[in-house]
Amino acid sequence: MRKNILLVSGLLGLLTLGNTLHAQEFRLSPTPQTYSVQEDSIALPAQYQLQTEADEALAPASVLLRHLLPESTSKASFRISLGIKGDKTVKKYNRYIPETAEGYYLKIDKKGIVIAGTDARGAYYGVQTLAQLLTLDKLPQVEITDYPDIPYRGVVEGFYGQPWSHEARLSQLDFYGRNKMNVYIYGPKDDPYHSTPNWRKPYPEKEAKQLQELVERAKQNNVIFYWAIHPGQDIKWNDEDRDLLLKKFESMYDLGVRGFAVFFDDISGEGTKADKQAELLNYIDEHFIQTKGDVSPLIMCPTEYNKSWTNVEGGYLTTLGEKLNPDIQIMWTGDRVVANIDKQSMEFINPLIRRKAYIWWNYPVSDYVQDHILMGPTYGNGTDIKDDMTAFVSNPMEHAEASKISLYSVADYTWNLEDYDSQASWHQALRVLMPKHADYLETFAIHSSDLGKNNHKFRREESQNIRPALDALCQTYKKNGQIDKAAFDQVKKECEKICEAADKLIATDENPALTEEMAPWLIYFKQLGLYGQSVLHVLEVKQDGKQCVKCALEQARTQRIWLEQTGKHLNEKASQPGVKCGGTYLLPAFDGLLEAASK
Ligand code: BEU
Repeated sequence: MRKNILLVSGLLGLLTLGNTLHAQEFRLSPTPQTYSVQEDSIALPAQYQLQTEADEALAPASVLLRHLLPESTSKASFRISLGIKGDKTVKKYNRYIPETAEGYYLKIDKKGIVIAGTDARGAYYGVQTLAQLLTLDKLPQVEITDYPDIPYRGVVEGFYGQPWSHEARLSQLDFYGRNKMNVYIYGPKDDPYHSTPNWRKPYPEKEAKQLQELVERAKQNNVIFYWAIHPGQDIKWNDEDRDLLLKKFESMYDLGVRGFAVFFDDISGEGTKADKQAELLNYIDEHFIQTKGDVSPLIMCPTEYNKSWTNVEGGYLTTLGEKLNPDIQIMWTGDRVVANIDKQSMEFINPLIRRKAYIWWNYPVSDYVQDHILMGPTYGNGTDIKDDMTAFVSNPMEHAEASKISLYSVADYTWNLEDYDSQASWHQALRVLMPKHADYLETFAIHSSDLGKNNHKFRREESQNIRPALDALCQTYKKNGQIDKAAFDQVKKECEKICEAADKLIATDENPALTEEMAPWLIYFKQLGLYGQSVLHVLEVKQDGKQCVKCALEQARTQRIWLEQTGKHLNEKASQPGVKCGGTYLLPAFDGLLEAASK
């Protein structure tokens, strides 16, 4: 791997010596595979000439390029050339273009800019990289050879609960395009036309029109739009249901859909039979997917979709592995329903299904912990498994905008596993979502990361920044009633930061969709900060002996009730109602201190 980084610490950066600009730091995301940066950057000339091929497949790339650089003039000597391997415009650069699908070569120097894709999607990704560079004060002179590690990267909207809104989906598709993700699978469990019993019926006009719009937006963003059906709970293994399923697929094809999936997860009864599923799927593959000729390979989610539910002896997955046509993709969530994916989990599943698994990663989905919002860093998956899977798609939260924190990092991880830096990626995601309020967002996110105790036993780090201080303060105070001054000051500052972050985030219009989703948790977060402050006040009052201890205690206890009530009455849901954050370290620490101070 050739890398030439002039500024370290995870930043792809450069020193600009021209004019007065001396340092310009930037980090491209997803992290490119190889790049080099010259010391001096350039200003984009006022006059430039765009040269692109008139190829329909290249349309998303050239539309984007023209949108970024609208002032093209044929007389300018600074040339910006866009093309695909073999095209006249980029012929000179053929040998630099990577072999891997969706790769690109990007060169910026004083003479011009070259974007040469391995294919049309690669060219589009080259333009997306240029788009990131164009946001800098000056254009760095770079040479980038880039390609994805994992062929299919993206999102499966596959959670229970409120499906995403049409607007949210449009925004997601733009986000995937910008971040080089190429898959969106539509499969919200609570869309009645996706699942039992209405999977047999066509969508009503309004929904059909919206789906058509989504397909079009996906195309503009070079994202493959898959539509998934979930028929297993009441499917009859007869010709009538088989034909109804094909008819539904045909109606989705007419709306423009060119990617299809059949989900057999979370069902019981007849529908779970592996040989029947395989028979149906092969039929769909042979009589629909292959005959259309312009449709992506069929995806299926098995009933035994994780190791803990797999009865190897019973042979469900063995049957699928043996019987399913080889081009049908089989989804897999790992060792458990919710699990990180590592080498071992890939080595278990791939031989069993006789193909590389299509990973369905159940994070940041929160449909089993609806009282939590998951805003923390995205980490835990192996960095040595790029050759073991065909795809990695993430199942997000019903909170579409907040999910982008994690999805941004999923895009980063799946593009370049070895260079993935979860902390750097997380910090950047926060900045992308709320550039002006990123520090406040970080304060909220760091305390809204863990899921709490849950059936799937999946946990995340939380409150990492303040844990040492919290531990020190609690330990000394509980042991001898003494206050560790340094720890106390740190915790006090954190409580102030919490209150301020909650105030700023609830009031800003920087990203209204995100504020709207976070609002119930922000309200709780403010109460949590106030509670922390009232507990610390008790400790102070007890120590200096001049103020009324009873009053301080009463105030802290009342604040605790406010917190409890706020948590209970927000976010009313049938399962896991209410809101929680800071529940792993902050709240237990405050409670522990108050209890100790009450003695
Ligand atoms: C996450 O709660 C979650 C888990 C599964 N029960 C479902 N199916 C798969 O993971 C394949 C999924 O729809 C659900 O969101």
